[in-house]
This record gives sequence, structure tokens and C-alpha cells, in this order.
Amino acid sequence: MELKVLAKAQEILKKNEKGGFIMPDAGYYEGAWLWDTGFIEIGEAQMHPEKAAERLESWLSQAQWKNGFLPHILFFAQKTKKYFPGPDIWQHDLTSGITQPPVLGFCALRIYESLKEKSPQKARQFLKAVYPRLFKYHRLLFEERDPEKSGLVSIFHPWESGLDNSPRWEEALSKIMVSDNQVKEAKNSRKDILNKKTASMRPTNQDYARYLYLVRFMAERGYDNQKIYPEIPFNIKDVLFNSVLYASNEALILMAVEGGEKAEEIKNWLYRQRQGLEGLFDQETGLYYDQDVKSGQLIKRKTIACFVPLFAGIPSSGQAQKMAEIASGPEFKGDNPLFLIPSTARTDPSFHPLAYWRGPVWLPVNWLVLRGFERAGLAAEDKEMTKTLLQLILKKGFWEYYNPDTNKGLGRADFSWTASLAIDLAKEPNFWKKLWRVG
Ligand code: 9WN
Repeated sequence: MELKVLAKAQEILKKNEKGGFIMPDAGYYEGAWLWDTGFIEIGEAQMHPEKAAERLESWLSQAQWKNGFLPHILFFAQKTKKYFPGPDIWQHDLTSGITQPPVLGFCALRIYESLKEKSPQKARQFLKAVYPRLFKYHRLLFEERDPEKSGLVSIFHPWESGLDNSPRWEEALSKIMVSDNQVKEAKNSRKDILNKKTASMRPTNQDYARYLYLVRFMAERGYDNQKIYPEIPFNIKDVLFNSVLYASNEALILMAVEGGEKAEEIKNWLYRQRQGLEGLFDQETGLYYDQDVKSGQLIKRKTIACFVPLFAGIPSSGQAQKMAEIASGPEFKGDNPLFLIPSTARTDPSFHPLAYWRGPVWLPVNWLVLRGFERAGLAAEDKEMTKTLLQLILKKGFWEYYNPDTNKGLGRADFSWTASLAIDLAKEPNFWKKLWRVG
């Protein structure tokens, strides 16, 4: 099984290469996305560590803004043929103006460790190039996206969460009023790029009108976080984003130690983050939720994001055990013989097996939870999910997402992060356990 997965996964990653990067897929997504790049290079690090190191270095140096910010897309050209919204909407050269879950810290550590085995000198050079950039990005997040020093940084756009049309964002978005003309504008802009089949699964034109409203809101303020933070209608402490940031900070500490840098500031962030993340736990349901900064309330919608604190080692062992029971119970796994976690709970009023982040199974977030089970010492769940995810991919192919009832592949075929994370799963490395020793 392992060899078959590895061969096909590498073929896909090769096919999706363009301009020195690996795109999410070869057809629609015309750029290199932040968190896709992170997940892609985690798999690549295990096959071609030198190339993975070169690509991440180059992505960081081309994408990073002067103030340290890392945008969620680095485009290949000023004009996109299919993908919308392209650079003309973002108004920031070749990048977008929002970020994505900060997975690059633990991705960089993964590359560093593989490279060290092959060439310690190259590994040191890689560390020297990427560590300061990642540190600067994290510092910016803590200074400008958490001015109240809660230990939790804010996201300003559903795309920053990576889980675009998750039901978690419904209420905050409903407060953004968009006119019929704005919805029409969104519809016309997307018209040529979506075929009927895919269009019905992706966010609606109404959603897109609101997404565009938020982009313009930020662009008009020159992407100045100080101006945006108090005014933007969408200001959320996202539980997945912050858990991933925690794990990337742990990775930065390991990198700082390797490179002889001081890690005090990062340790302070971790201390505050742990308290912030613990505050997102809801006793009644046994899960972790996002917090809306405007209302101060937890957004109690059950989705796969509720489990991601496991990846950061935040839940106690009792909490983790209970979370594993919920994940494998009727609300999430349901009757599917495979242990896969749908993006949204089956009991949520907005659950739909075809609707993008409102039901379908996505590999990267399942991977975060599975590694979270590993971290919590829940070996049975970890093993079972690894087995079933690989079975799913072998049987159905490397899709963007899958129907949680029938397991049918959906969205775009031959998707890069599905291929690269399949490599990580098939090789069953002990690597991640090393990361967990910190914290
Ligand atoms: C907007 C590239 C990206 C992923 C996101 C996924 C989808 C973009 C889109 O594709 O979002 O960033 O246009 O739908 O939701 O998680 O990074 O694969």
C-alpha cells in the first residue's frame, strides 16, 4: 500500500509544479497558498528535502511583506485566467492581503530535520534563512492581531481561517449588509470560472459579496491592522488558527535552540497562548470553540475545528478522551465505516455532505486531528484514522475533499495537499512526537 501511495502522490506533486512552487492543483488555483504550501512541503520534506527547503525559502522571500506579514496567496502573474479574486482586487502587488493558519513553523522544522540527515550544512543555512522570517511574522500577529494581549490572535476574514464557508462564520457575516448589486457583482466576477457542478458546492454569491466587502474594507485602510482591528465587523479568535500557531511556536523554539537564538519571547507567547486556548473550552459540550471579539461570546457550532487544540496539546487527558469519543460518535463519524471527521457536525443545521467546509471531509484538518490524537497518546484513534485515510485515498483518489456519507471524491482531482499528507501518513514517521516534547 505504501509504495502505491508514494508513487502516485509524487506524480501529482510533480504535475502541480509551476514557477518554482507547487500549486494546490494544476487547473484552478493560480498561485501558491500559505497553508497549502506548508502541508505540501511536509510531505515533500520526506522525499526531496533539498527541494522542499529551496521552495519554502523562496516562497517566504517572495511573499513576505516588509512588516513581516505573510499573505495567504503568492500569485504567479498580475492577472489570473480563472482564479477569482486575483491581484487586481487585493491591490498588493503579487500577493493577497490576508493570511492563513500559520502552519509554516512546524513545516519548516519538518524540512530542517530531514535536511539535517542529508546535509547538516544546508540545514543550518535553511534555518538561518527561514527562522527570522517566521519569527517576524509571529511577532506581528501577537503585536497587531492581539492588542489586548489575550494570548489569542484575531482573524479578519473567513478565508484567513482556511475553512471558508464554515457555519462558524454565519452569524458574524450576517451582520454585514450587502446590496443586490454587490451580490450581482460577485456573481458576474465568478461567472466564467465555475462549472455548474462545482459552483453548487462552493460558497454562494451572497458569501462572496461579503468576502469582497471585507477585502475592500482592509485594502481601503492600507491593510493597517491598527485601523482595522477596532472597526472591522469580522474579528474572531479562531480556535484552529491559534492552535496551529501554538504548535508553530513550539517548533520555533526548537529551531531557536538549534540556531543558538534566544527563545524567551516565544516562551512568553506560548504561556499566554495556553491560557487563551484553555479559555475556549466549553464544559457543557466538551469541545473548544472560537470567540467572537465583538460579542465576547463563544461561537458554539460543532465543527472539526473544535478538535484542533489536540494538535497543540491543550486538552487534559480526560478532555482528550472525551473529544475522541465525540469525534468517533454519531455527531461526526456517524455510520461511515471509515473513521473520517466531516468538516461540520452532522447535527449542525447547516451540515451538507457536498457543501465545501459544511460537511465534506478534508485531509489537512483530519491530519491535524489525527496528529492531535497521537500527541494525546490516543494510539487506537490515531492508528485507525491513519489506516482509513490511506484506504480512502487509495480507493477514491487524491481529491480536494470527500463526501462524508459516500466517501466519493469531490472538488478538484489530484490535489497537492492530499498527495503530500498521504506521504506523511504512509511513511508513519516518529517525527511529530519529537515536536510534542516541547511546551
Ligand atoms: C480561498 C487553496 C485554498 C485553501 C483553502 C480553501 C480554498 C480559497 C478559495 O482553497 O480557499 O483561499 O478560493 O476557495 O478553502 O483552505 O487553502 O487550496
